[in-house]
Amino acid sequence: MGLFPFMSKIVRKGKCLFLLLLCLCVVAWIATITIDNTNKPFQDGSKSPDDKSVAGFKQMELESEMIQSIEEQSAKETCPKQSPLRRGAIKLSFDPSLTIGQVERENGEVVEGQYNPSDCIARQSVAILIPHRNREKHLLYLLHHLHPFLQRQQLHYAIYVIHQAGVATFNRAKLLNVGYLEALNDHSWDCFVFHDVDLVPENDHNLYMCDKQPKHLVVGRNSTGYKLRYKGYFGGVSAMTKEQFFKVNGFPNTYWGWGGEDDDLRIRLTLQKMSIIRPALEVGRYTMVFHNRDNGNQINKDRMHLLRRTHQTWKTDGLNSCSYKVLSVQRAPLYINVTVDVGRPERAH
Ligand code: UD2
Ligand code: MN
Repeated sequence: MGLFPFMSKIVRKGKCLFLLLLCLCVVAWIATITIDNTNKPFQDGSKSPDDKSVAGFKQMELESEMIQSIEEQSAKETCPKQSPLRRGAIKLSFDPSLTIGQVERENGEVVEGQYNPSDCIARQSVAILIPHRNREKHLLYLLHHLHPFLQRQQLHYAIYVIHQAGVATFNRAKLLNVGYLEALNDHSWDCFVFHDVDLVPENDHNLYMCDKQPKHLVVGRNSTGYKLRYKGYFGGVSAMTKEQFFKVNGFPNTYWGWGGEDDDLRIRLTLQKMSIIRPALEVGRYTMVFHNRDNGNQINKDRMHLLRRTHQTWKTDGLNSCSYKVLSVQRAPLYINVTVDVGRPERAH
């Protein structure tokens, strides 16, 4: 026997040994994996395999609920352009014995002044801003009519009452600027409706939605024989998008007492090449609850002088210069009450 056959025998045996070792390794590896897996459910100590399957089932239930709610959301359609809930002309009532509790009971779906339709996605989110001081009864009548009115229009909305604290001269325009700024802290509203407390809409075809141009909603009211007072009239109730109002720098802050602030806003719109749109005469009808001129809201004798200067002042007198102090924000069931100190006029009128 030479050296070569001896060597080849050793190599063959080595090969067999190597293969045997390899097989053993593979078997050992498979065994580790199997043991590893069977051990896993017991690794977290306290929980038995049964606990684990209950938790797993609950998790699955939760996930399927989530999927269902996502599906429901995406299945919800945008509300129709013309809400089928509208009724047209409405018979208004002003019952002296009406109470806030009664109005709250009638509007169970309103939460902290806010409402969102449950069966469709509202076309616009609208903040209604009401400047207010010492007109509690008017506010009650307005809430009584406005909540169902807005719900019939299938809007996502909230009602903000901006209440001027103290006895200083009333400043409607500045209160509305405050309302705009404060409401935007809650939600990015698409549309703002600036609303006198004493004007109640008579026809729910009068849409509280914004348009491509600023909208004046009071075409006529009982006290003026339901006629438009003048072409550029923009007082009472008007609607502007968040962007439109921002573009004109809001209302002026410098009109104290009665009059002129609505005309100033109209001039601001014209300077920005915007125009005013209105609903049809038979739709834009309002009842104004009778009132005398309030104490602390005397006629603003400066208004003509101020109006002549609007084209110079609008850039620096408005949202960007509105300084005020919020004293409280109360979220009542039917409205958000923002009580604010707006200061006082720089000089007496
Ligand atoms: C007209 C305008 C109004 C405004 C005002 C002049 C219409 C229909 N309305 O209303 O938009 O331009 O002239 O400033 O043309 N307020 C209080 N407490 C007060 C005083 C005023 O809450 O002590 C609020 C309340 O929301 C009221 C609004 O300010 O509705 C306007 O005051 P007004 O009703 O005394 O003035 P009026 O009816 O002449
Ligand atoms: Mn009034």
